[in-house]
Amino acid sequence: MQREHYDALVVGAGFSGLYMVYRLRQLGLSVLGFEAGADVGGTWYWNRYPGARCDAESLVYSYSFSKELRQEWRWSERFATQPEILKYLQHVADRFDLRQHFQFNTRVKAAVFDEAQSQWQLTTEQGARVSARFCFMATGCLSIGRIPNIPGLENFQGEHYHTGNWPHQGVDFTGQRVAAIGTGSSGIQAIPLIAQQAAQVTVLQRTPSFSVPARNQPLSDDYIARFNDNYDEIRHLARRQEIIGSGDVAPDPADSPRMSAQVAALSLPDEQRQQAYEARWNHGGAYIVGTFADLMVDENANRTVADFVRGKISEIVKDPETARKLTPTDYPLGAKRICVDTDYYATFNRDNVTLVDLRANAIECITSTGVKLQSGEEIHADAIVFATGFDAMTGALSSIDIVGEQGLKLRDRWVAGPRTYLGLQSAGFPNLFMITGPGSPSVLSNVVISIEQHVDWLVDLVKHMRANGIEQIQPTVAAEDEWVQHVNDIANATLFRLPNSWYLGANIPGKPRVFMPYAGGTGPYRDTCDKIAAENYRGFVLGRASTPA
Ligand code: NA7
Repeated sequence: MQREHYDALVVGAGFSGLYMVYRLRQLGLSVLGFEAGADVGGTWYWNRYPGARCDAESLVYSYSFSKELRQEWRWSERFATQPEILKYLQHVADRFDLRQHFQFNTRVKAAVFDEAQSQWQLTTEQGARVSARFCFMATGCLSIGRIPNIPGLENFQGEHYHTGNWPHQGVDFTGQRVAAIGTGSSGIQAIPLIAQQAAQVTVLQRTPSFSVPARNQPLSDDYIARFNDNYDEIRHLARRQEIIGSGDVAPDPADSPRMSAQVAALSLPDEQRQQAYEARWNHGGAYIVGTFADLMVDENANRTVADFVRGKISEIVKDPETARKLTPTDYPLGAKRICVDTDYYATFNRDNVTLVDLRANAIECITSTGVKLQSGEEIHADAIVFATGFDAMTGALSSIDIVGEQGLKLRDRWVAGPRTYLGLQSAGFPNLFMITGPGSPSVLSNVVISIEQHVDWLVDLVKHMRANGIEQIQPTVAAEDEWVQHVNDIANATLFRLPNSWYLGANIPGKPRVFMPYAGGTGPYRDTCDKIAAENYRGFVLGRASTPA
């Protein structure tokens, strides 16, 4: 380490940390980034399980800040694989010479606000201490993987893996019996590929997911050219998304219906509605959630699309009992994150794949040789794959000991759920910023779009502070209370309120049930952020360190 003090510290070297460091350096600030991994990539550094892909299309799941970067990088497939996205981020780091600003293999343990100096003091697990006026948490929404507390795991004689922390050298399942626990996006991507390799796969499913085909394919030059011709319009739409749900905008206006559909499903005759769903199913990707304007707010409308997908499951899966178990019946489509797959349902037609419905027969414990169910049956396994998700949105922040004014701990402040203003800051933690924090569109949007919006807004804020001699900023408790209420009111007006999902922390025992992302769309959210900035950062307290205004 060369210095002990910087203008700004950034935690994380994924999409948000890289862009944050790039923009702060452009502003002339001295900046140091910390990254727990050995290189850049964030979530794409860790999630190396077979089949790991983005569920947003690669042409839109990429930065827009540099035209040159856009022109020189060519995505090879419609939905990029993890290795390709990681290569892209490595390219970004090289191209903009960003690695020099990061310390890798370094996990931040604590961030403590020094009130006398008005600066943040970060301590790493390696024992280094660095301070800075500004601290940016670019720690990601899905970065703390979670293996459930199932008794007996320590006795298991085989190997076990979590999809979010997959061995870099890969895993060869040839000839093995694999128990796969979890059927969210990660499980649904990994299971078909593991089944092609392993001798036997037993899928242990607690909640069936709705999944739609990706229809992934190589990107042709023609497709990319058409995309580039419409680049500005497509980006504009993604930035101004109003319909909640799949969080995406289609890259090709010629082929793909837009997320801006204003028609209500229930206003159409059945046949026309079915045709629209069929078109989206055939087109592939998660856009089906945005087919009609009322799908995420009206349960009856949602039932029409859910029934359509349920029908597809029973068409694809040959064994009716397996099809029944795979069919979600008790929550609206899209209210838990919709999955995008390649041959997921068809995988259950293979002779070497079996499905266990944990709702009917729960896991009792893990033994030395496999997984024991409550019925007494044991699933013998050589390996267990946990695709059991993340401590989403708050996990990475609460894994750091963040201490603000007057010894206030972020963990304590958030004991009843995360409290932020705009998903950017929490009262009592001056100059500590979250990128895509809880209370912002984040996981309900194309997250790269949301990252760019947050970073750009924060950079404008830092410029404003410097130009006006302002040393500190933090939200008022009243503004924060109002925002938390607003985020909840919006979620409560949608079908997101209904199922147990990681959006509201339901996958973590003991985690408060609070809907975390902002479900009002990137357009209204962006307007709110811009308006607040234009009104001299309404709801924030700006001031010199010792005399807040
Ligand atoms: P998810 O979507 O949180 O899925 C986790 C899965 O693991 C889900 O099916 C869970 O069932 C299941 N799970 C969790 N705990 C258990 C226990 N104790 N027993 C059995 N099954 C369990 O995580 P993913 O990694 O798939 O995807 C996360 C996001 O990453 C994804 O949405 C994309 O944005 C990328 P449950 O539904 O809780 O009953």
